[in-house]
Amino acid sequence: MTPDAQILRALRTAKTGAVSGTDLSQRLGISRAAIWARIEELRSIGYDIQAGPHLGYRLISSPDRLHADDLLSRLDPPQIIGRDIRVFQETSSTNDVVEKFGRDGVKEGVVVLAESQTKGRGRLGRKWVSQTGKGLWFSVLLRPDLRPSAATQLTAATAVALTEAIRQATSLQPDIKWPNDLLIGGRKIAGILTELSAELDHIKHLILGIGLNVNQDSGDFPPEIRRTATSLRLASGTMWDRADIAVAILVQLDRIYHRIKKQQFGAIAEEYERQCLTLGHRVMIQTGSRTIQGRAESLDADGALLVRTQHGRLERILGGDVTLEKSS
Ligand code: BT5
Repeated sequence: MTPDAQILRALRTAKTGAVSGTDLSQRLGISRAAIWARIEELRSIGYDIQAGPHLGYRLISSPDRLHADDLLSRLDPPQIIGRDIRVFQETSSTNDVVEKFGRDGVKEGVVVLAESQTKGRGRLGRKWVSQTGKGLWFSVLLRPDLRPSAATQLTAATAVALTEAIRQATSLQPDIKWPNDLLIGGRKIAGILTELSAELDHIKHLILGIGLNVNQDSGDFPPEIRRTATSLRLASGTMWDRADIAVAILVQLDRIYHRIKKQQFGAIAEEYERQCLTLGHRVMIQTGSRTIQGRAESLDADGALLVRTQHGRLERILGGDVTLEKSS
């Protein structure tokens, strides 16, 4: 952990609310003057830290700005996801940054967040609206020991982890719409973009891109999604600390990835099925140039959707756009 992360963790966990310069200097093994310099640096980026000769240092408030050291300081050491965190003020797409890390051989688990994306994207080249400072736009690099056809497991697991993190952090209960949307009150609050670099039988690396709307007001959304999108703020009437939400998500993602590695996807699929709006309903799915109609039954062992068509055949579908049909 960096000195700044250690200082922030010490300030956040201080029992009396304050920590003395001497205490910090001993814990970090650097001089009190060096501690002071770090505190000044944190203040310059918006941390309100009070200092007094007898009080020690006290964290009063944090800026509404993502900071890698701060996120690291709030996480217990993760097993994989979140052990390395990078924050960019602006990128084209966090998936692009992580794709490059993947090619460069960076270890799995690195998380890249951006305050804004100039070319945030959804599936099939669709645009993802990523307003500066209003949401969480981030990507995770993974190197799962899976066949490419099982990559859908990770999209499904991510949806479950996101739902759980949002529920824990805000008490809101999102629904999952297969394969990659989270909805609240029928409006989209988050999307997942899973991208792969693979050989025929093996995934080289996989990128999980996650976009979650947090503090947007309805006027913040462009007209084309104003009626279909929502944010945690719109759904709850409260502004949220994005770092708190990010930490809750990273904890859940790390946990669920561990379960995937232990081949526990079956249990994850059951959780997914409980929260999924699509399952048990009559659906129309557009996948490439095909349209499939039928009843969405369950997820299979790879995370693909099993749809019973009107002719009684079970179709296995890896991706597509779903419309729920009214007759269900
Ligand atoms: C998705 O695609 O939902 C995947 C979105 C993934 C975004 C993250 S942000 C971090 C990482 N970096 C990236 O560049 N991407 C990932 P899809 O199912 O294709 O949905 C795209 C559609 O959602 C668009 O065509 C719009 O209709 C709608 N949309 C766009 N931005 C939205 C937003 N902020 N909130 C709600 N809906 C949105």
